[in-house]
Amino acid sequence: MEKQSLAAPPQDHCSLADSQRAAVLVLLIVPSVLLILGIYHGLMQVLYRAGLIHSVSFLGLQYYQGLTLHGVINALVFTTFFEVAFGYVVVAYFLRQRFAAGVTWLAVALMLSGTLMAAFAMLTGSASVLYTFYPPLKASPLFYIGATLLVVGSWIPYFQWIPVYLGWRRAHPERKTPLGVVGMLATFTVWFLATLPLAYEMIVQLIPWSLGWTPTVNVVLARTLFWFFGHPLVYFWLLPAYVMFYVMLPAVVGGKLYSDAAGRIAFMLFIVLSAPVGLHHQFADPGIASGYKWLHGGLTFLVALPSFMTAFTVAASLEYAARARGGSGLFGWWRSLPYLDPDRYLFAYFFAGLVLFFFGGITGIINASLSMNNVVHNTSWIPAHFHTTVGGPVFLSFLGMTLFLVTQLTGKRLRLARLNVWVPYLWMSGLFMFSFGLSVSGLLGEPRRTNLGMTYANPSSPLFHPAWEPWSRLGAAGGILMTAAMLCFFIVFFTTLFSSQEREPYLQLPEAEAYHDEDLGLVRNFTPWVAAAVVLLVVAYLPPLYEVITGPTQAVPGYQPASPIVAGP
Ligand code: HAS
Repeated sequence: MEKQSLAAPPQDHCSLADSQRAAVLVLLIVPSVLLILGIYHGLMQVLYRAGLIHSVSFLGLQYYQGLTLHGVINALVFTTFFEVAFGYVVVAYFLRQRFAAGVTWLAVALMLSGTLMAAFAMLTGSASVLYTFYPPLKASPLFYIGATLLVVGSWIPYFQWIPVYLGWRRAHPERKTPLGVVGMLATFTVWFLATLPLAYEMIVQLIPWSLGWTPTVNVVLARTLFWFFGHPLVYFWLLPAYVMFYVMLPAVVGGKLYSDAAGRIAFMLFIVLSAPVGLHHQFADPGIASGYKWLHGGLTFLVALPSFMTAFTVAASLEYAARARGGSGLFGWWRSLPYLDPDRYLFAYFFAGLVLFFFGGITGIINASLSMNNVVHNTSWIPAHFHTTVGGPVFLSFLGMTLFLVTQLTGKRLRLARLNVWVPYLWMSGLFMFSFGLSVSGLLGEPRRTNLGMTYANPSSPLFHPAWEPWSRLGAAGGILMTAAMLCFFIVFFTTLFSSQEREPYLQLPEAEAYHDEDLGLVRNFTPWVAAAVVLLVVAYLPPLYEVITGPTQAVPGYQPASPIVAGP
């Protein structure tokens, strides 16, 4: 009875089957709720680091326990859940296809159970090994098995989408695959290739070791396998944001995508170049010859190219839209964009992310230089860099899109729209303060992943380092502002979620027309790009892995996170 009074969806909408829609909503809502814990521990980090807490723990949770929760929830759980949900939505919408919901639910069940296992291990203090799982820090098997289930669960959708995509191509040989679908398939191709070395690290090294079946672990091998996974991981995070920037952003501002081919080339280049660069995280590691580090450093400069292309294409698309809205002048057109339009809040989330990424890109290129990396490696410069990347375009576009999809798929109206449109700018301002503070203190030598409040930021410690203090305090002020932004986000999110339904649930994604709609044969097919990626991976990783396995590095027993004492076999 009540349902009949709901407003009808727009004409060109698409609807998901109820069971599929419910699965997507679970994938969006569960990690958004978990974010409360992730964000809380971000706040705790800045307070410890600024010397506002001088203790190993706060409210019963230890520093490294909190840091692990912060990284794992925000960077691994929230992103993976969102991307699976977004992938389903994009493939279903642009190809107008349906999926077997039972298979989707299997993926959801694996991801959820894995997350719960890992969360239990982290919350009970038996997995304070950070989001990089760095051995010889040792976690309970629950943590590693949980993380493995999360990853395996996230593979299932990819194998559900591939046959759907191939079927669509057979049925529409004359049409180009929609750019959003190309982007999401590229995202999960990068993810699948990246997670194979991680699977090896988990199944062959960490799980048997944590179960006590093997007494020691080869740390250099584990780190090399982790970063074989860890750098493509960052592009797994970034590419869905690029899907939004290429496909949706121009439509949200009422313009056109400047070049369709630029988007396709960028996605294909990421498939090839995302992974063979992981050694740039290990420039300072022993046991790996410097020639391979140079190779990975050089390839890192190449993987920045598709992002440069994206910067120019997105800027040109924004200029086109701004001029269509009446903007003029060499730079004056920037004034004509809808920065504070509550109805186009996606623009605010995307734009604030892009501005942050401008700086994330510059600092990334600094990191990639082998010599400059010596100055910044393992300092607070690194979290300053990655918060302007994963905490910028990735986090903000995922947050905005979560709101957008939750309102469409529940049939609810976005509440507190005026507050909502300020959230990304508040976050951006806080993040700028945070990153500026941490960048400067990093250049002054302040270490990352350190409870500074115990020593360097504690005036009563003989190790007190006053030169870092103002910058850590600036970082903390930024972190507090970011927390305030998230508080506003949660208010908007939960007020919307608990409001009553006003229309039929539906799906209608913004999709921009292309200004230059080129049709390049080169980017029609994934196969040559995936083949090139595999060849490059073999060239870039086989020799260093051989060296690590056969070289003089010794396997070691586990260590407790809070002490340098060997935990025993
Ligand atoms: Fe990075 C470390 C190099 C991109 C994330 N990176 C990290 C870590 C994370 C991370 C999490 O070479 C720490 C890992 C750990 O825990 O140890 N990174 C790069 C390079 C790029 C790069 C060269 N990183 C990312 C992205 C990330 C991410 C993307 C997440 C999503 N990174 C490194 C290196 C390290 C590293 C070393 C190891 C450091 C060490 O020693 O440990 C490039 O891909 C960046 C290319 C980006 C651009 C920018 C394009 C700009 C755009 C915005 C345009 C804006 C517009 C709007 C149009 C070329 C698209 C208008 C704007 C106005 C300002 C008006």
